[in-house]
Amino acid sequence: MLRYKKICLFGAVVAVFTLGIWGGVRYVLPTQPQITKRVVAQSLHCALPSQSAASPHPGMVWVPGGRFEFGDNVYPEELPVRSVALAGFWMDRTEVTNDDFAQFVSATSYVTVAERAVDLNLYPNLPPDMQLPGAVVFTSPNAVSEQSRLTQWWRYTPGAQWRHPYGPNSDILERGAYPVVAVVFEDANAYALWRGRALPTEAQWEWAARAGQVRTGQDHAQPQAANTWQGLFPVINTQEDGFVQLAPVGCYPANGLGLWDMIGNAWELTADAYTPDHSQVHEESGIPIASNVHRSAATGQRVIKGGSYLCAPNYCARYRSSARQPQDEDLGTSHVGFRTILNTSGP
Ligand SMILES: [Ca+2]
Repeated sequence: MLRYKKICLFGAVVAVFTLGIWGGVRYVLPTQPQITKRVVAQSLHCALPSQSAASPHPGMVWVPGGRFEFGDNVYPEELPVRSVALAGFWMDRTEVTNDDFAQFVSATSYVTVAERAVDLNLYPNLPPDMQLPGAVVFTSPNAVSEQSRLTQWWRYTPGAQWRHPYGPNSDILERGAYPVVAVVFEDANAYALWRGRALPTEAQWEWAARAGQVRTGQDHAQPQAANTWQGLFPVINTQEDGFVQLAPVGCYPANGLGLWDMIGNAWELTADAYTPDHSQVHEESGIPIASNVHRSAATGQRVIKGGSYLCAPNYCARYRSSARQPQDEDLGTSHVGFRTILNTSGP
């Protein structure tokens, strides 16, 4: 039942964000392929520069500490803007990739939540398809009506998991450099612990994405150099950025700290439990004040940051450093991944 409720909640949350955007308009388009092909723009260079072997933490970059304006005013959940001070930390320069995650699974035989059998004693009233292991997958519809009915483009898909991110007929062959998705908070934490690291807090993530920009509100425009959605979501994707779905990490220029894809590509899980806004955060850390909120299952949802390849101006304009959204802790989706941090001294 909990799992079923979570699916409903997932829909409800996104529905709230959607209301007022569609206005009852119906779009009908020619048939589109269910699994859309990847188109690489000529100008993209999807290869990361090598890092010095002398780096104390290969694959990570140092994020200097600082005080900044945490939050924004585009959506209510970004308010109020708070002044937050953070110590420096190391951060993965890219989202965790399928190759990275495969190393973890190979070393530990870890089984992700989306692969595990559903406990029907805990969830006795699930619809038949949701009694099977899986994750939620986005599929672009040919037509959309009743804008609040998100099942037109989001479907719980048995067999979807990190090795099959768009469903059982998809795979990650030759996609080792793509961000791992269909993983949940528990999976991301397990990976981070295996690496001796942690997930970033929301404030750490936001500060890193700012790359030293103290003032908020400087990044409201849809970025040109990131994997987002150009066109009318969810039916028309003009793929001007080169990708309809996920892109390999590192295709677009890094930010000023050397962090790739902080905005767009895959949403990124953080350590913080989701709260409706920033009214109850610690001034020095940005962490929710209630001690039972941070790093707990108190709400069942975690904050995700950065937006994804599905963020468009007409829907979910969350391709911004301060944007935030809740993600159910036990529900994998085809557009949520993560990266890790290391709280230790700098270079
Ligand atoms: Ca795109």
